[in-house]
Amino acid sequence: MDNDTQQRYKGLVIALHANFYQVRLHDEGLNGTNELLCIARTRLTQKGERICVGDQVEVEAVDWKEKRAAVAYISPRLSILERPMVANCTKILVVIALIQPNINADQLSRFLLSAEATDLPIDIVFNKSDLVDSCLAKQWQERVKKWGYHSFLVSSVTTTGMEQLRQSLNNSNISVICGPSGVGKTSLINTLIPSLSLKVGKVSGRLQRGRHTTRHVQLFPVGTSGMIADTPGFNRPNLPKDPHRLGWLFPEIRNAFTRKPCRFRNCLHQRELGCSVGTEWERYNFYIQSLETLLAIN
Ligand SMILES: Nc1nc2c(ncn2[C@@H]2O[C@H](COP(=O)(O)OP(=O)(O)OP(=O)(O)O)[C@@H](O)[C@H]2O)c(=O)[nH]1
Ligand SMILES: [Mg+2]
Ligand SMILES: [Zn+2]
Repeated sequence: MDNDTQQRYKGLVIALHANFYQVRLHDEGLNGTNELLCIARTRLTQKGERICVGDQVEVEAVDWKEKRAAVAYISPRLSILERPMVANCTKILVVIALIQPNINADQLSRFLLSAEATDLPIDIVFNKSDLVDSCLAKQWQERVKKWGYHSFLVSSVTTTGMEQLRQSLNNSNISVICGPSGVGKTSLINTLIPSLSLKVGKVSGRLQRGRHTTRHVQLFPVGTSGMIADTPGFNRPNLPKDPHRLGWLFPEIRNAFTRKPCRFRNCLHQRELGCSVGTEWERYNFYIQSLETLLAIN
């Protein structure tokens, strides 16, 4: 019998296509089938539940011949990254090109803030190291180290640094690659997983911008047990909404606060009396500008 209506099977949502969900099964089904194209049970959508890439789900009503099924249950999420929307990620890689498109510290910081909002471990990946002087690349690595981030220096063209990056992904369950368009996110995934040949796009124009080549979030198996998500690039992530939480999204502020808490619990670190965060750190101005933007909106 090809239809298996009773039994439920566990799997991972690896991509969304309009109203369909591509689910990779944890255990192979009939005839070695390991991926199913699924609809969502209406009772899930009626409850307003949204299925995301990265969701652990149970599927039922499997048609093994057509490789179709229906998602009947979504497991509670351990984390959710809002944009790009990915559930249950365990690590975030913020990718930025050292050139083409030009690197910009504020843009990088905005990506870091949206990544920090998940509380997950974050690494920075500086790509296109083949196009710049190695001193400049090292300066950037030193700079973000002072912000509180570990970084990888890589080139998807020469494969420099790719082995260290690959090793760091081995132990992570679901890693998400995010960053502006054209920085080489998809190229990195193609290099990490040589069996893939995903579409990449040239950067163009005076500002050497990317062309938004990747349109959807998709998970790919990497290393022994990891998965990595390619995501569409976008150039300016929104700031997180709550001005009182903004400071927690900066490792510099967290570290200063842990060493010695500010005198007032609701300190916004704007030179208040007894503030232990101070002004002597590189991203202070970026923090203040972001804070003022949020305070003006709220
Ligand atoms: N020289 C050089 N070029 C690279 C490198 N990595 C990627 N590129 C080029 O950069 C361009 C953009 O690469 P993509 O991989 O499409 O960039 P992306 O970040 O996935 O872009 P979106 O999908 O639009 O978000 C392509 O022309 C790549 O060949 C690199 O390490 N060195
Ligand atoms: Mg891409
Ligand atoms: Zn303070």
